[in-house]
Amino acid sequence: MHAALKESFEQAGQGHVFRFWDRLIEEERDALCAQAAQIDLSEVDRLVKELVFGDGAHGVDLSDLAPAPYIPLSGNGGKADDWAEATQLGEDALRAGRVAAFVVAGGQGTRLGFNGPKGTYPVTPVRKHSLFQVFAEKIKAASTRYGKPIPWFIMTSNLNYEATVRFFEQHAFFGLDEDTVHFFQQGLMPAVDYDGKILLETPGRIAMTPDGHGGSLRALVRSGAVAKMEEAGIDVISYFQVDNPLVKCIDPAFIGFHLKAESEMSSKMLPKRHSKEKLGHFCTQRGKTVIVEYSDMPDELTEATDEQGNLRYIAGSIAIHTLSRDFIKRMGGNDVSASLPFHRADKKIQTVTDEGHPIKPESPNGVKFEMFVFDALPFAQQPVILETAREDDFSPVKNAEGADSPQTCREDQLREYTRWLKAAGVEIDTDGAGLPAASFEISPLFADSERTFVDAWSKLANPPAITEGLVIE
Ligand code: UD2
Repeated sequence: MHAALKESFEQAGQGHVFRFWDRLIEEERDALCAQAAQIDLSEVDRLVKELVFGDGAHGVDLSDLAPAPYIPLSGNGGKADDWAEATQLGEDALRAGRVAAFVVAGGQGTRLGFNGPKGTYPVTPVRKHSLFQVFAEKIKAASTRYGKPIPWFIMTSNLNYEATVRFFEQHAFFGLDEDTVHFFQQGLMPAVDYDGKILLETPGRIAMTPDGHGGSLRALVRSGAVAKMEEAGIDVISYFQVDNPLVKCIDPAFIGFHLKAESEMSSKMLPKRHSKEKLGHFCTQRGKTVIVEYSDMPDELTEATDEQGNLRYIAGSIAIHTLSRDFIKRMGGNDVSASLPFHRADKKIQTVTDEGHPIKPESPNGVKFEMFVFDALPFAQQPVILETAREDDFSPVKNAEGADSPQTCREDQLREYTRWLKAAGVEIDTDGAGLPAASFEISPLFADSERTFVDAWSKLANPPAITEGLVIE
């Protein structure tokens, strides 16, 4: 068994992975073989040829790009009737039990400097509820409203699977029915050096990392999640990232636009704040919709303006998508004509010397391969790009300080609560930045949108005064 595996690595020019075999103990050998068995050597070979030595090493194809059209918000030029119709359609799908929520939570979250799965980060202003709890309560609120359980699929990775499951168990699944929460792990890819050789992290361990959020499509198929959806009659999947507590995990209007267009994959956009904002750009390219990541777009394109002086590539991707189940099945299956491309990321990868001593390189010494879920867009039939309001859908926690930090996210949550209160007719003083004097919190179980808040608030016999530490629940 081990011999056959070693032989296949030898044949593929990757036999060095086993060069410390003689000094490994039985368990280490088994663990190394278990890792090696996960590697698709022909895929690695193709990626090395393409991305380490070939044309793909020079970045993404930027030819024939143009800004992609999108459906504007109803207050921004979109038709109110279309939005109302879409909301209705989305609500019908929710009442029919056709919708599942899906969060990608397999990343390392290194920029935030938080030790633990990012979803466990305490994010709300008063109770310091975790990101996972916020999503769980939004999903629970929507399930209750539409009278059907909304299953929640959670993609983790080898780095955080156990800690994530434990966190849910410790918190009794935040009031969700345990049977409706499905965890699975994404795939791993080996890192290679600049000669295309798979790197060892220690003498007995291959340097392997999660295959990017694009790996979610394969992982949904391979883990059996798609089969579960099929069984449960679910064909609409609401995709979001783990770092954004403002996200409408379940958004009937978005679902409705997706269904009405018979789209296979739809995405939310918002106007970028400035040319350097770290959002992918919605573009068209030879008749297809594509997203070009900010880091791949040259300044001359990101800074280009139209006649009115607006950014030409204004449409930023906030990584919120609606996917159809059959599309996931097609893209996550074995059909090579419908598979996501890999991107190359040059990284400092821990490895070992010829003697087996660990080295932590000071500069990039190799390449990791990652897939991005938005690369599925050009494969999708009738993709829809829908504008959303930043203040109701997007405030991620990415960095320890500055933009997209816990502080900006906390302030955005407070601004949202304040707007909802004002919409309900409550007088509340705010400073020039729209922030109230007191920190308070609205539970998603009380309301998860302005409309539901105004309604729930109007039913309170004795509405509370807005004071420091208040929790409206
Ligand atoms: C992503 C988008 C960016 C913009 C931004 C909005 C990419 C390349 N860029 O930037 O265009 O939309 O989000 O916030 O996506 N994840 C996994 N497995 C992995 C890697 C990541 O599950 O192997 C998850 C991760 O847990 C997180 C999400 O994917 O929920 C985003 O990952 P990121 O922080 O690397 O993305 P970011 O902020 O660079």
